[in-house]
Amino acid sequence: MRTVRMRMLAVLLAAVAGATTAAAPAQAAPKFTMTVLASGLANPWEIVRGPDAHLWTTEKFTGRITRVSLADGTKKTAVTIPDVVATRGGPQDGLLGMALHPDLLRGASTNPYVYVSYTYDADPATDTLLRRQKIVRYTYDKATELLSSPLELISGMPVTIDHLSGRLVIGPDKKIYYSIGDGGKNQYTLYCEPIMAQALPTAAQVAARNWNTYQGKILRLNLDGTIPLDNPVINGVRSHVYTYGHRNAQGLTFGPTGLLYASEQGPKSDDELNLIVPGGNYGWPHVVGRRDNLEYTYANWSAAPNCASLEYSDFTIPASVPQRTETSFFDLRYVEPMRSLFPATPGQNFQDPKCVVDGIAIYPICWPTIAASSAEVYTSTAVPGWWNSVLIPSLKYGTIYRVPLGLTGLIAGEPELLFKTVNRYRDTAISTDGRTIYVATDGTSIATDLNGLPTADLANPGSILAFTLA
Ligand SMILES: [Ca+2]
Ligand SMILES: [Ca+2]
Ligand SMILES: [Ca+2]
Repeated sequence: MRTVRMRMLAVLLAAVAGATTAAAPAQAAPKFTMTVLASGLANPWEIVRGPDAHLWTTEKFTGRITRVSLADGTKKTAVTIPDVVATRGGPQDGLLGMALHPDLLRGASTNPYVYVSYTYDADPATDTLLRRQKIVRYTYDKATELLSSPLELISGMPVTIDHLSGRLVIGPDKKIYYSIGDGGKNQYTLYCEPIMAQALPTAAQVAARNWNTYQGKILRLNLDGTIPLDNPVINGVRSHVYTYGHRNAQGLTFGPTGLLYASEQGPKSDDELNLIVPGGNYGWPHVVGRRDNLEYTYANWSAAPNCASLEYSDFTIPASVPQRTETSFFDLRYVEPMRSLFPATPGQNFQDPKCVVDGIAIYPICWPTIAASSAEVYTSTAVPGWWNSVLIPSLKYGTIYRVPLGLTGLIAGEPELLFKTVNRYRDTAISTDGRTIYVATDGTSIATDLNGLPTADLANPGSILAFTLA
């Protein structure tokens, strides 16, 4: 018997050796089946698996925190936050990131806390709206299954209607990590406002609790909102700022050995997967993807003396708008991305006619960016070969990109595309046994159909899909 097996193995090895390409021994691709766990959610933005067999969900538009039963998809509202400001449709303000205290519902927990971030109106006048962002701690009552007693940890963080980022995680060091985007400045309707991603707080601003420079940053906070004493000192100042030079880092996730990763949306190309190191400068708006001058120059519209009289264009830069190449930027703190998802090709056509539908140009759908909306490291061994991979959902393509990180926690292979549907994928959560990947979908806006063309006809709007290993 043993000899027969050995002979068969020898035949197989000979067949492999005789193949024309030296492929690695192929592992059969794991098969998944899709079911809909829940629908009828108002743009679920964060889904996080609780220790109570529920997915805890923030609903961006309604201010609801909803618990969705993993057993049958039943929804229970834990709280409706009254002062959430959220614009329907494409704008990015609203109820965003959420993290559960690691002790929540575990043993005799004295920390029954849930941390959320949302947009509110900082102007007391009723006829004007001043968007700001805050992080609030709620207390969970296991008996009533309700959240109450909101405690503001930090408020007055600068935001607009665009590029809020807003991902919130608690690290293994029990600190809050929080991403704030650049506010979508220097483009579209905000094209005359300067990007603040490279601006750093002064000591006087920190003392005055003035967080105006916090756009385009990843922050690190104590669980009470104060500045950790071991935060990096950048330009002589310690603040909440952990890293800077970010555009729209909607994904933040820790790996199994404590490394912190962020996914980040690029402008037309080069969404990034970054390894986050304290005090790092991730380059925006001077560099997107690698520092290679490939189909990107920083056009600073906000610095044009006649900015207000210019008409913003994604494709044509007027002579009065200062421009800088990527390689003219140099900073000792600069950190290159681990991976670009995906770079432009030289001479890339950013006005692909296939993305003009019924006379309406929806060019961004045809750009190389995937619109990375989150990031989560898969740490189970249930799916063969997936341990220490980062799962990155795509808004544009209704796909999860799995990027293998391997033993070192660095890039260990090409991205794999998973779970394509005609939806916008917003966030993920993973079951305790590692066999199911839950994916939250947006309620509205543009995705791609099965031919890669723009469509607003979403298959499962406002839902949580479950992809389970067959
Ligand atoms: Ca999540
Ligand atoms: Ca970068
Ligand atoms: Ca580049």
